[in-house]
Amino acid sequence: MGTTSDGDRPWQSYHTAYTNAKAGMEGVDKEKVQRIIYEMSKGSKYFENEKRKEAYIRQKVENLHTLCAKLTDKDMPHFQEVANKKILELEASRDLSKIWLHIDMDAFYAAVETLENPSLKGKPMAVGSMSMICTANYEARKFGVRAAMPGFIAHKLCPDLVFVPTNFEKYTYYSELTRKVFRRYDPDFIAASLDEAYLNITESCNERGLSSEEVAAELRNNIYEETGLTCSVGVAPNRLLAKVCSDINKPNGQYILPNDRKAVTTFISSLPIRKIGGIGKVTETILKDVLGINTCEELLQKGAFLCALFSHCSTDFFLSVGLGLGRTDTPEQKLRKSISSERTFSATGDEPMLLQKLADIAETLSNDMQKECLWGRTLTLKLKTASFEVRTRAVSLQKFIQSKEEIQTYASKVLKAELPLSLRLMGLRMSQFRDDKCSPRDPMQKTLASFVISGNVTASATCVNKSSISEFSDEHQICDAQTDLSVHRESSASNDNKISLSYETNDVLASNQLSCGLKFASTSNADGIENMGNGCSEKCDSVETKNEMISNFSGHKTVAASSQKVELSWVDGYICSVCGIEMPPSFIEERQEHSDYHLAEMLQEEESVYGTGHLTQERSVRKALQAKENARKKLKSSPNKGRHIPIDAFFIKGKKNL
Ligand code: DCP
Ligand code: MG
Repeated sequence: MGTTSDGDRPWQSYHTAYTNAKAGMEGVDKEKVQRIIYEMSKGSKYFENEKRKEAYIRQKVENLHTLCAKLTDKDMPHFQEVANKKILELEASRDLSKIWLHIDMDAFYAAVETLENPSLKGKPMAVGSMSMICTANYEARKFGVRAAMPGFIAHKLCPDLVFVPTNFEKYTYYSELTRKVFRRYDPDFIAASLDEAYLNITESCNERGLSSEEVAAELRNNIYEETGLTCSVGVAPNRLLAKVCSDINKPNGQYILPNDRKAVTTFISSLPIRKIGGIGKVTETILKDVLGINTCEELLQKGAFLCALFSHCSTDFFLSVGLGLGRTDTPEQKLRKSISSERTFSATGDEPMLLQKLADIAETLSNDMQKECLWGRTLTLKLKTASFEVRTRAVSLQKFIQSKEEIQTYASKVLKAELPLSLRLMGLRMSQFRDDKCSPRDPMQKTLASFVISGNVTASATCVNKSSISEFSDEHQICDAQTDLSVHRESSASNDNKISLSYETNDVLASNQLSCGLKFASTSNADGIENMGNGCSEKCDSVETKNEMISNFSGHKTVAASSQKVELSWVDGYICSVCGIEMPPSFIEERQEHSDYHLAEMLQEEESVYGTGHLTQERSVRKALQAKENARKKLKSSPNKGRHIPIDAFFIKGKKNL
């Protein structure tokens, strides 16, 4: 886009997520689709953002060209040696003993809608709205209509397109039906999203004396029998290849790659690099433009250059792709690290009221812990004062607790040590869980101390009664003005293995690695590779790493604006919960700007409270809550009026392009 010679057909170089082919889009008139998308988005913020991204990639490519030019004849044999060594090591790790199956439901949301409304059969249809579509059936794909495309563009491409609104309850219901079937083949299957999963069918094949082809066919048949939906399956010695394979005979098909080294290397040799999960638009462009790499085999041939230009982590990934390697182990279930509950309220210093609120929070936390059979030993109290100072106080107990009474007792003592104080938020978090669930065994069964000392907690960081506190951390921080304005209650962390990252984060080199040194930063690469290994896809707007998900205090989705946070979520994946503006998940920077805007708005509001005294804090909170409620109502009643800004208004400046 833009940077190549555009001539009189600028759309030819306009490649966006919408112009990428998905299954069922093989016969599409690509140039026509590109032209329409180009014309409809030209001049929009989206377009500008695409241009920015393009410029950024160009810059990366240029830097790498410069680095390449600096490599001397002496350097290359060295890097070739490094590459050869790595390839040998990777080859030694090849595991052909497992049979992995990747299953992906066909046009999932669209298929569910058609199942429930057969009159949609045969018609081009999309699930979503004029603003954004989640998916399209295969009839619509023939016109170039695809997931994550604004509906008004889809409508332009296919004027007869039928739009059906999303209904996540339905999709979850059908997803659960499919998972019941998956469990029979692999109780530890890995769910990659609502409609995708990885199953280790090694045992299933061996125990029943069936070939992987037979198991795949049977599984697909069972899914169809029990849900009425079709799916596609790929079978391979590892998850990375299984995912590639499931796309080969889509829809309603399967492809089996045997557990044989020769078969794997032949398969991978001509495979375009973009087919690999973890290699997105950025990585593809860089590898192509800098090193002329198009196929996976070429990753091996250019191994020395890869070693010279990229981090160990990226290089290992690229070389392992070149060898057709991928994950074969079943990742251990990520265990929950903490569970929490918190409330925001109008600032008050009234002690009985605060203690009552704390009791309510303790009850919620206890109920949540009981549901999950958790017993914890470290209790953290989080306080946000009227002036937005955030304090946390943690106590580690000598016994594991779960009951409301016990949590309340310890939490109250900690709180009382902080009072008098005017507070606007309190939260309780329990961590350090017992390994085996469901019986309250003490961590230090009958230590001498427990005989000698009584069970009081003194909630002071400096004066700790050692009887029941083995640690006491004082994480007192003067914090930024956080602006959680709603009363909410959420548990942190999840045991969920599902990882869905946005298009950008699913790209090994897409993250900010514009480095002038010889190596690129490796942290984000590691994420890319990790996520890829778990089969991430471009479905949701999450830039959290797994660790962040586990350790988040409140667990609710917050959008970070520098060190500050606005409680803003994207309803249905693209509607701002605060004001109703719609922005697709790929608008990462715009979303960031948008949350910053709300943060500024809220801070301004708070400042006016303190500055003028006209508004009480309570009114300020109420006002924000009201604004949120209004936004929601507007979304429901008149999606194109008021503060609700439809995506097309954002997407296209002026109506001329419509
Ligand atoms: N989805 C979404 N946003 C995207 C991509 C997908 O909301 N950008 C949703 C709608 C899809 C579901 O996730 O129905 C599954 O995604 P897939 O990529 O598997 O797409 P489909 O199942 O619709 O089609 P396919 O037959 O290509 O698998
Ligand atoms: Mg699917």
